[in-house]
Amino acid sequence: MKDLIISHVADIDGVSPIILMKLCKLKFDYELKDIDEIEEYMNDLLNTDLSIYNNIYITDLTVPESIYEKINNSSYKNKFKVFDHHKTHLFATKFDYVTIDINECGTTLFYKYLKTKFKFKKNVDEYTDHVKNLDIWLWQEKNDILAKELGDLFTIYGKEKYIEEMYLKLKKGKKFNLDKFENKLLEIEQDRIDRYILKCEKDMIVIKYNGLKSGLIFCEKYKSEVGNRLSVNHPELDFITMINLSGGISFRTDKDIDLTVIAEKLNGGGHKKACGAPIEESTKIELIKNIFKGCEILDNKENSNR
Ligand SMILES: [Mn+2]
Repeated sequence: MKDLIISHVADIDGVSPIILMKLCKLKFDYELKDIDEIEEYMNDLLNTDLSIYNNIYITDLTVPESIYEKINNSSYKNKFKVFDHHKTHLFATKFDYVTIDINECGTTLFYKYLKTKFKFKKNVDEYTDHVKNLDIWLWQEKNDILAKELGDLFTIYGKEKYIEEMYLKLKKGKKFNLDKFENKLLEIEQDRIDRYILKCEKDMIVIKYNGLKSGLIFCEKYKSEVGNRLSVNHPELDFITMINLSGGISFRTDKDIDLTVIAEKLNGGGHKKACGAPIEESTKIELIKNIFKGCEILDNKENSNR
């Protein structure tokens, strides 16, 4: 029998549970999903034969309430274990197979669970700490540069290569550190990021929304880096809004402000200082119609899905 793990595709907190499973030499399948894909994926999954799986883990993803209803009524219910740290997921702590702790990250919660069953080398303690420091924004206050560098390496490598590289590194059992080659890659990448942030900053538009002042930029990559830097550079702003037409809206702040209020207004969610919201298909259509006045929409994603 094998296990199944479903985790978040977007960052090192999402992919690191896969690395941990590999280190345990477990037989398993994995699926990396984005937040807006999880409902449809879980609906399909719960309609398939899950008897081939021993355990089904869900990490670093908020599972919608409707899916919990299905799991609870499923004969496979006892196979599920959920580990997450998103505030919007706290409602699910009432289920005994769900662990939510907003002071941890998906990886550290899953690691604590695995440690009750498997033995890990000390470098995995170090690694998972870095993941947590990056994921719940502790790296700056703890001056954990390595945490930030891991996030950058993830951007450079992409998910599969990152998983493979970190797995090989951790398997060796040496003190967790980056090598010369990785440092060179980071140097080149940092240069690229700096130039990108300058460009975003130059085009920033300031708005007032819900009583708060926000610097709004169009930004498709390096979200946490851009959000972070612009928050620091612009103390006069309450928060930074990053719009990625194909990926959604992200909100960041370094102030003591709960941005989930704004995210939820826009059908989104996440953490107090880092959250987001989707961009509706109709909004994109409106934008296109606004640019190409008088145009006719012949085909779009929403229609072809039906
Ligand atoms: Mn996370």
